[in-house]
Amino acid sequence: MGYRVVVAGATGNVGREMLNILAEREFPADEIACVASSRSQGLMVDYGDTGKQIKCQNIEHFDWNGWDMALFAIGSEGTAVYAPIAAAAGCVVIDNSSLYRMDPDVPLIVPEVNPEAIDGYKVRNIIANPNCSTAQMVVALKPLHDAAVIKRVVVSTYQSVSGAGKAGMDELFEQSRNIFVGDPAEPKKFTKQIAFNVIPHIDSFLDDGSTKEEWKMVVETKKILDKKIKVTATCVRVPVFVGHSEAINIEFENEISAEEAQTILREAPGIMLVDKREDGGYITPIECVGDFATYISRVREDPTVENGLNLWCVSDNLRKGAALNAVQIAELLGRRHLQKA
Ligand code: 11C
Repeated sequence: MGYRVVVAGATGNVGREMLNILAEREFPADEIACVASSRSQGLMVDYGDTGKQIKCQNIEHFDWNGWDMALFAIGSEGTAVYAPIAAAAGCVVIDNSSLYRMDPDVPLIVPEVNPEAIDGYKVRNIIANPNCSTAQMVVALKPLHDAAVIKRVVVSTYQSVSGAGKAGMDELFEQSRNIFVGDPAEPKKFTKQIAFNVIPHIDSFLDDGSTKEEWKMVVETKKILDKKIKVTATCVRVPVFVGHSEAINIEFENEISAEEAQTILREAPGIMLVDKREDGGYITPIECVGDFATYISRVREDPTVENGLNLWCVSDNLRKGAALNAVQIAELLGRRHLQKA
């Protein structure tokens, strides 16, 4: 006997990846329901490349009773309405929005990092999935923190337009085409031209001059990994369709060499170390698309601080940053709490 699983937001970038990954990982589902806004009602969505298609139902009229878990990718506004209804009906919500991440009664989970925290889900029947840029970073930091205790992290991100949804991808495509044919490249979704440019602004501005995306990397890392770690972030949108990259500078309590870090990272869960110290001996975002791994390259010592390392971290933001992490949480929930005979 398997699970009855709902994918909410099944027609969006992340929802589609959730279906692909459930299929790829052969998630033990007896039944999968796809729900979305009334606009998508009746649309057929692919269940990965199994050849099976599922008809989208209107979330407004969906009966959540009898469903074991729901993977939500509908944004904070929709989540605020439907997650409490699903949770009250006994369906455990695994939510990809930022709505519940910092709620003390909702565990924020990256299975390679803090699987034990999932036990707290029973308070609200809700589990939160972190922001994409946080998820890949904590996968990289965890084994190094265990080895040498991280004190401070300085991270600069290079985030793909798919983090801003399909509209972000369409804007990069249209602006690039318009520039080639000499038409105007007006920004719509982004605040400035994204084609052939970079924009040091993701999500809204906060009073201290940072952005909400940067704030998320700080507070989510503390909640998932260790509240004592200091993090400062600069988040930048780049003209890449899929795959977020991060240049991470780490200061440790204890000594750790680049070679030791490479050995640790080579064995760590969820990580692929590609670090040849030669032309092309590192990973770029287009090479990580469609993969499960968080890739690490360019591991080297930072001689400007005591016990410092630099590294380059790349991952598919729609997968480890969203859909894959949500499916891994579903697998963990099944193993630890919702076992089926
Ligand atoms: C981006 N990281 O790249 C964002 C997308 O809090 O879940 C995900 C936002 C979030 O624009």
